Amino acid sequence: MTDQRAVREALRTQHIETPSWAYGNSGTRFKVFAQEGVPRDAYEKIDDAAVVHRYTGVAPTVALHIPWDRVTDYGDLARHARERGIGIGAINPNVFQEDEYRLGSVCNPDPAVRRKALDHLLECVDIMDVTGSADLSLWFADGTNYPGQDSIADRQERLSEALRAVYDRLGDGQRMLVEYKLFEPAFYTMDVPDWGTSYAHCVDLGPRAKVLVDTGHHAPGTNIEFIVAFLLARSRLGGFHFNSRFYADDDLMVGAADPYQLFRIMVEIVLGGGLEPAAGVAFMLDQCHNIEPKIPALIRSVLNVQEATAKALLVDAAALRGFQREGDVLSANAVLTDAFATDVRPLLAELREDMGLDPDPIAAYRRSGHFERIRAERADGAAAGWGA
Ligand code: AOS
Ligand code: ZN
Ligand code: ZN
Ligand code: ZN
Repeated sequence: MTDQRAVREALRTQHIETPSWAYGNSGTRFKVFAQEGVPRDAYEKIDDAAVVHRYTGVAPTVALHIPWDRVTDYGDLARHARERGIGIGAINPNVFQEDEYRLGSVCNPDPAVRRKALDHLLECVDIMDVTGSADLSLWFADGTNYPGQDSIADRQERLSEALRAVYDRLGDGQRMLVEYKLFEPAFYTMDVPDWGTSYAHCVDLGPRAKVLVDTGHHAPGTNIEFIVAFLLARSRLGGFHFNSRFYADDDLMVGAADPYQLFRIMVEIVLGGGLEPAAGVAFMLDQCHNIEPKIPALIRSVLNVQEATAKALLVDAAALRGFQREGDVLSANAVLTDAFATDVRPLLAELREDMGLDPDPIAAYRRSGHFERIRAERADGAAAGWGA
């Protein structure tokens, strides 16, 4: 049997980071739908992230994206976050949104463009020094569209060089997380297409380089929990960008498309010790709320991760090991399916009451009148969104 007190303790200490870009307007390449009450700048995105934390109790940091969240004084922004009861989490550089990056950023054939991209990455470490952020999340849109367009091998060399320069610049307590993505925006080769490429670069660099697993960045049918177990066992799982996908990088709410997959991932985390703070696994969301209201969607997403984690914590590990040793396939599998089938909502409601929170965070948010307030307050001025 699992110890309910230990389950609750573990759930209290799990932190789920929300992304600043999920609070702004977003869309597809066809249309960005403007919503009411959307933050007008980085300060207001932090205000909204603080609201998500206030109702969930487990989302105490927000990731920034530079330059979308560029401000003149990052110390002031960090202070603003602290005053709102949260902190600034991972810094996400952007080396994909300028014309110079047509042929890539750090893998670009032109050394001047590579230099520009590297300078931006280094600037982001300077920002981390000021905000107190521990993680630099690196995602490169680099790749090629046509066979022969560029040398695959040379591009890997250029990537290594840039990663090395950034790694050597990291300060004490700072890490770099290297995200991979199968395709998009490049369609023939991506320069970091999969976890193996990311892992190899991280191993070359040293222990503070870790792999970032975005759940939407794999081929359909990929066994993500296998990747998670493998990386965790080798201390190379830096963290997640959680989201749901039906087709490609859909960036829908985590736990919406396939809660069983999220559970299986969390089972590997729990069994592999990945919930221990010392494991250093960062649980971050990377989502966009194109058609649904953003703050309740982020609350829902945090709760979905928490529910999957609670179910994973209910897995009877001793029984599971026993059945595995005996080769009792059906009983071993039933240990997982029993935990998955458990309704953890009462347990989570109790946990929230212990934490001084409303047991139903979404209902509490709706009742609070917060949305009506920000809709009025933010009626003038341009809403923040992609590229803003
Ligand atoms: C892009 O597909 C990646 O998921 C990035 O992690 C992320 O969406 C981007 O960096 C947000 O700015
Ligand atoms: Zn991502
Ligand atoms: Zn993505
Ligand atoms: Zn995604």
